[in-house]
Amino acid sequence: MSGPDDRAGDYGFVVVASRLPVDRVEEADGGTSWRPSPGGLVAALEPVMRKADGVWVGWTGGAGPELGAFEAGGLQLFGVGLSAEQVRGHYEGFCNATLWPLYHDVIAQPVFDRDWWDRYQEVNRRFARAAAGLAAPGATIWVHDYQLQLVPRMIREQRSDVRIGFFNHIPFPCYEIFAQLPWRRQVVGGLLGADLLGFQRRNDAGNFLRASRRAWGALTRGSTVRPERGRQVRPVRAAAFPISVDSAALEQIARQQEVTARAREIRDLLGDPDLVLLGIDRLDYTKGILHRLNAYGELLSEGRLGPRTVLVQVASPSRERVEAYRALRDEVEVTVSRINGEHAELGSPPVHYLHQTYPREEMAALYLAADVMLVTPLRDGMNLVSKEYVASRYDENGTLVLSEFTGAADELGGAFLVNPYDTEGLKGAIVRAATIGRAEARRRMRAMRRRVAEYDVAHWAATFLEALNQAPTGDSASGGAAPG
Ligand code: GDG
Repeated sequence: MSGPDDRAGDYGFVVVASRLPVDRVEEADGGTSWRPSPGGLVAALEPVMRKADGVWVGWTGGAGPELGAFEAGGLQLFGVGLSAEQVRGHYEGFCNATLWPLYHDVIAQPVFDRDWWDRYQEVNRRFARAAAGLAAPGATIWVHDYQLQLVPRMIREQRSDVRIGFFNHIPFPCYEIFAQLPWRRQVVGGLLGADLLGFQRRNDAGNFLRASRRAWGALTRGSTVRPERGRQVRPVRAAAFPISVDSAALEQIARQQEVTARAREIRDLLGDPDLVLLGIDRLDYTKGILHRLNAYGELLSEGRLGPRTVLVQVASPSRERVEAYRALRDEVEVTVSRINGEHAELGSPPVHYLHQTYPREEMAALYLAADVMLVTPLRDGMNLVSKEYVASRYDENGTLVLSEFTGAADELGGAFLVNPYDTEGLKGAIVRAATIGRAEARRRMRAMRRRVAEYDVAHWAATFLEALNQAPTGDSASGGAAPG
């Protein structure tokens, strides 16, 4: 094991995430530049990064050579390079076709492929090596998500002086499902290299604690895991830190005159309907888009929503090289066509389906234009769309139908909670959300807005980093404090 002196870099805070928070822009002269991609995570971590000399280690999203350190939009970045084979095996394979379905309760069948596992280890090693080389003595390293679960231990093996936090953005499944993973022991061991493990819900943390007992043989007490017995051991804490959105920024966008005007225009373009239902999701089988469409189709057949109703469904393109996603797209599009075929009148289809990606302003205008937002995942770590909708509704109008299988359901008590598998229950909730009195709708929206305003993404990051700061580290003598 090498000590801090021969491996240490200059950065006091290192974020390690699968993706860099920038998009590649092709310039007219043939060159490329990088534009910061706005998102909640960057917004929350940017101030911390500035204060603590931070660097963000990530991948650009395509096959290519290592970019190394560079700067974009005032952020210090380090681009890890992946070969085409690693993109296929690590990202498209092990991340999107093994871990993603497994961690979402096997809604789709996970594929267990030994070559993909080799690529997963290789890529994790690359990220770990980059992070270990950039961190200053006693630095804080925050690793993100299921793509990088082996990184905490790999960093720990190179650097015993740093503080390591890990946050899992997606659910952690119950042990009976997790146990299917042929490499379950290595994954749990990888995570246990961290000092603090953050999950979206208490249940996810509980599932991990159980996995660490069963797959690793660790001892646990409350939220603390003792990964090694008998020796001077480093405790690991596993707890819930529900992520959120940048509420104030979202409200500010929604309040812009052009955005509010665009919301009115959207309703006009839709033919000035009495009722606008809205769904916005990445086109992913976890999001329950088909369950929602089928419930809506039945409500139209039964005439329970009134003739002047439309559903706008944005399904932004996602993981299009993975087979299950191609199949889902076909199924969604056939279902939309069937509903429109059966119920449309000339010039007024009941479903407006948009397989596109929109700028934030257009998203905000859509949120404002809706009467009822439909968020019906079969399983979702948190679901930021539901919180973005609430944060954008400064007018305090609009209702939310929300699946109980999302992390957001723990916090958004003002929503109409549903089990998306229960078609009758889902239909009933949509009708209630659409017909509830204005005063009651406002009361619910206000309560949700209070929650999302107070527990925003900055609060999430600060709470996690504070807990990480309090975690006893492996080498507390030289371990510095986590940035606040
Ligand atoms: C994972 C977990 C957890 C979507 N279409 C457009 C667009 N989006 C943005 C939304 C939202 C984000 O993408 C989606 O976030 P979600 O949380 O809803 O879902 P996942 O992508 O599955 O995220 C999830 C999250 O990580 C954070 O921890 O909540 O459970 O699965 O921000 O607004 N944004 C723009 N145009 C689009 O067309 N600009």
